[in-house]
Amino acid sequence: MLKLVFRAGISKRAYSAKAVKLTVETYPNLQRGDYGTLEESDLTRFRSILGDSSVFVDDIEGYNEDQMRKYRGQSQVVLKPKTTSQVSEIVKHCNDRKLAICPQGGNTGLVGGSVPVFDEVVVSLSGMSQIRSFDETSGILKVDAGCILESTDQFLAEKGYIFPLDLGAKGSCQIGGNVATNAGGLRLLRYGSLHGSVLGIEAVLPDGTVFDSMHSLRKDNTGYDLKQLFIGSEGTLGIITGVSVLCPARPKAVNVAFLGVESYEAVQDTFSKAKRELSEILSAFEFMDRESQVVNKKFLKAPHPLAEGSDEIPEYPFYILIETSGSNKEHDDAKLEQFLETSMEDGTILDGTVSQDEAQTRTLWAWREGISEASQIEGGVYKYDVSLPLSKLYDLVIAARERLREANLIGETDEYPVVDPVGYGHVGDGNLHLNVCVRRYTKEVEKVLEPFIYEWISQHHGSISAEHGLGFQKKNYVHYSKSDVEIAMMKDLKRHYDPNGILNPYKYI
Ligand code: FAD
Ligand code: 2HG
Ligand code: ZN
Repeated sequence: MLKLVFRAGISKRAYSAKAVKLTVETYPNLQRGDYGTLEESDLTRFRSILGDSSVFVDDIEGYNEDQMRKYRGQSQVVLKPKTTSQVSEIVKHCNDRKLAICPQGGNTGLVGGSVPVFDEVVVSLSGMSQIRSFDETSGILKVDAGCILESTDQFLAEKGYIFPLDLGAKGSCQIGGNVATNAGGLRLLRYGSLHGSVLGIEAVLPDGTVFDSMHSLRKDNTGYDLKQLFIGSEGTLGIITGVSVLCPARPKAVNVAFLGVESYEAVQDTFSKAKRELSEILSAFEFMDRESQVVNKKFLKAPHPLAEGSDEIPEYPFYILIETSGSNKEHDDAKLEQFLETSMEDGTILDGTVSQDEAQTRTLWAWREGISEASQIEGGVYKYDVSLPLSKLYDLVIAARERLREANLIGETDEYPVVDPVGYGHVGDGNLHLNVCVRRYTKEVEKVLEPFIYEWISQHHGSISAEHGLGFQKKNYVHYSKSDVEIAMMKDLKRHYDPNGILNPYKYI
């Protein structure tokens, strides 16, 4: 088995490296909204609410820049409340003064939603990270929004439970951020979306009111299910301060297989067969193209999972990661073995390796999870996170590659801005990640890709955001996935709850 370092979080960014361009320089047509401007008296008020040590005005570059180093805001202050009532008081003050706010969790978002655009006040939830309660019979967990996903899952592991969401940024992202983005992740196939597992939410509304809906009921048909409004609202309707979530029992037996196949058709065939034959133990089904393996190898500096002692990446055009989880190791092993044997016999699978222990399981997952960060290794990345009918999923990568070639933007030398597009994602959820790896961010590339990609998705009845959200990147493109009536209702809701538009402006809609 290969050896990789397990990297659960995201790499520390080097802020001393080449400065990220200000968002307002990249998009010079942006206009600052009619908001108040931060004054010394505001800082005094914030200090009186939070204490001096939770109000930051120096060394706040990291809160202004996003994970992809694509967007940079100009906030002058970062606030780190420790309680819901502090969040409420801050928001009330900002609303009275019409100061815009950018709520921020772990700042791992991939659509530019988590960083300010102009001088919004950053409200970071990282000071609120207490587990509030856990019921060992029902599996209902109540946490502060700032709890880190990975630490929360480690807490649950000790109790025999698992958090119903897992993703590559688990070491940095926060539960509040996960809920605010309605993150999908690696095991949605097994545990479903947060719209199902979140039972309750506590949030501070734009006028400072505390919306307390921290329920722990699986069934509750008493009126509108208001908590759903906050799941996926990306900080535009309220600041989430607490989450109640139903956690499943942690599977005792977990297997991971990493496979090589000869075509995207073979990926689909393997998926259909896995659903039929692995059925209840299938917990994840991920695919990766060869280009994604190339960037990953460069980034992780480790041998490929199927390399067998060589330094090369085997010549398969597509790779699959299958995870099974259940309660009986012998049963699951036998089922997976038979599935792999028959798939090799009929030629659907050409090559593969299966993890033999927990460390190898993590290593194989690390290889899949690494691609997101690896894609920006040459300088930058344009990310498209889309839902499409399974049969069309990879066609978008081919279409994007062709379009970039026609525009003469792809090449091996530095004069070309684009290195290559890579495709991978959650086949089990019909979710493709198209990452166009670039040496630098340029308007030319962006114009060739957008709105072309969004139009393509709309023509093929997909969604322009499967799981990362709209943020800043997609705010002008919602109409490719939502009708006029749907957009009008969203705008009405926003206007009703946030008439001053202070929460996360310039994003979403
Ligand atoms: P942030 O990035 O800080 O914020 C994201 C958005 O939510 C912003 O609009 C912000 O204003 C808002 N927000 C944050 N906290 C709150 C709060 N408490 N109240 C209200 N609004 C808030 N996403 C997936 O869906 N699936 C994946 O598999 C996946 N993998 C990833 C892998 C990597 C390596 C990286 C870097 C990102 C990945 N993401 C994935 C993106 C993703 O959205 C998240 O990482 C995560 O859900 C964001 O959480 P966060 O705490 O970092 O939020
Ligand atoms: C993943 O599935 C994440 O790895 C990140 O959703 C995808 O970076 C991306 O485009
Ligand atoms: Zn994903």
